[in-house]
Amino acid sequence: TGGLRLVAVDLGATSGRVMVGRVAPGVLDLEEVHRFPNGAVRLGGSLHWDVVGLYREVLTGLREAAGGGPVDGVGIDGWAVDHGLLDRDGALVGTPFSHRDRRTDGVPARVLEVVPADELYAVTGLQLLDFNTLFQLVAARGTAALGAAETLLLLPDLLGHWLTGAVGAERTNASTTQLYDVRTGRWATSLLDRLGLPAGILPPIREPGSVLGPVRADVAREVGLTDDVPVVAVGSHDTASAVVAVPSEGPGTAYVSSGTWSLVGLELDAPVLTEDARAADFTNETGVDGTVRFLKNVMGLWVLGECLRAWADAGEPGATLEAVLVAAVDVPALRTVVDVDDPSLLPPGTADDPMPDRLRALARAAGEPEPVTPAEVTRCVLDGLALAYRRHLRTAARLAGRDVRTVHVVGGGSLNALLCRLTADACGAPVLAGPVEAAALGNVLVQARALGADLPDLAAMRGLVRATHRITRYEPEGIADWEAAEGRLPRGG
Ligand code: LRH
Repeated sequence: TGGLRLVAVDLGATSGRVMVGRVAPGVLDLEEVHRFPNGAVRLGGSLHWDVVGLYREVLTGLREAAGGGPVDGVGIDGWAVDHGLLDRDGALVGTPFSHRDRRTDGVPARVLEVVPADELYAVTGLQLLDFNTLFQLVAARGTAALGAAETLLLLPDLLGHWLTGAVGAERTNASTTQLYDVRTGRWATSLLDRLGLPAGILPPIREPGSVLGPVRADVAREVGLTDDVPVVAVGSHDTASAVVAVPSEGPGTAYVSSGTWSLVGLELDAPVLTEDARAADFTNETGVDGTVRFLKNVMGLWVLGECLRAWADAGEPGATLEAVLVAAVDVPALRTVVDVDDPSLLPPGTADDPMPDRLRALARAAGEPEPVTPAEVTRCVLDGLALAYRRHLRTAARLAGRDVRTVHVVGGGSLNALLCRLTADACGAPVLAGPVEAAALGNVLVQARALGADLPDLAAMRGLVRATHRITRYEPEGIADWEAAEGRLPRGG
């Protein structure tokens, strides 16, 4: 009936999915055709991604999608900063690292000795996270793999390359690397030169909504796609795609894109590169249609996921996600206040250093009561996340000179009713939760526009999301004194 049938590949650091989206006037729906677990693999003492395995999962998803009917387009989004290197034959050199690998520990400090923090921020406008691609490349200086590298491809671009042969760097994801000049929209080549990094490995930047090319004939045959199905560059940074599908009705709204990470911030027209923004360590990532994602990266539901993994490994009875969320409701609010952004929570838990122990260690160090039971640990994490959202949204609003009247929560965390209630309470503003598959929806919407759908701008795309998806509203309830809790944080908020 004149609609489009589009495949969205959405790669999360803990799970990936392939969805079929249908777009027509007044219609936007998604069907999941393939979902698979994902996680970094410890290999030779380092943390790596199994990218060939991810490619196989993409093929499986495409085969499922093709089996259900004709496909009009394919788009890929995924987590940021991580990348593969290709040699001059186009072969992968080395095994792509996970951003949770520890080889970048201490690297930012070394970089800042060469490029002072204010200068780096003026060019790139990014939060200083150890894992930014810049720091990963500095850690790789002198390695044989980097020496042999002719081309760097961010992971969604790498998978797109394997599907089509095309080489490029989609803009929204390029903007997360800290190799990108947020003022000019080009690669920050002089920054790379100063740090002794090979700027020549960075491919041309392409726009979200541009077409990479058709799926290669051999690949199409392998998965049962017809000839000439275009692969469309979407907002290939998952957070950029998720923000496209935030069903906001205009200014006065903030968002939390809540998955493995939580990305907490505002959509702006221009970057905020002030000294205050730098001191607050806020990010200015590029969004679809030239918008700026002014946000803070928060450790997110990763921490709870790692606790659940530890409890399962320890044979803790009944510590499933559903059960701990129910039990956590009855734990007194803000019993234990910890900083969920503490760097000790970044690496995957291990048998002798599981995530719940790390939270207990943080509590001890801060003179807070240790969370003992899974319910107490869960509540500690969720309170900590809500507190982080509160602090960062207030800071974002102040730095950008904006009012925040409502907070949209999208992604997996939008299904977590306790977290949504706590977020509304902590932020003192209603939370509008959903859609859960925001990244896949944003992926589909940008593809649809590229292939001719009448969705002229973000407002039209968001209007379609509002018209087709149920949003749950949570009001602040006065559950706890969040302001007092900020004073209990080690850095005093
Ligand atoms: C979320 C995300 C986030 C990045 C992180 C590496 O999936 O893309 O925006 O900061 O992964």
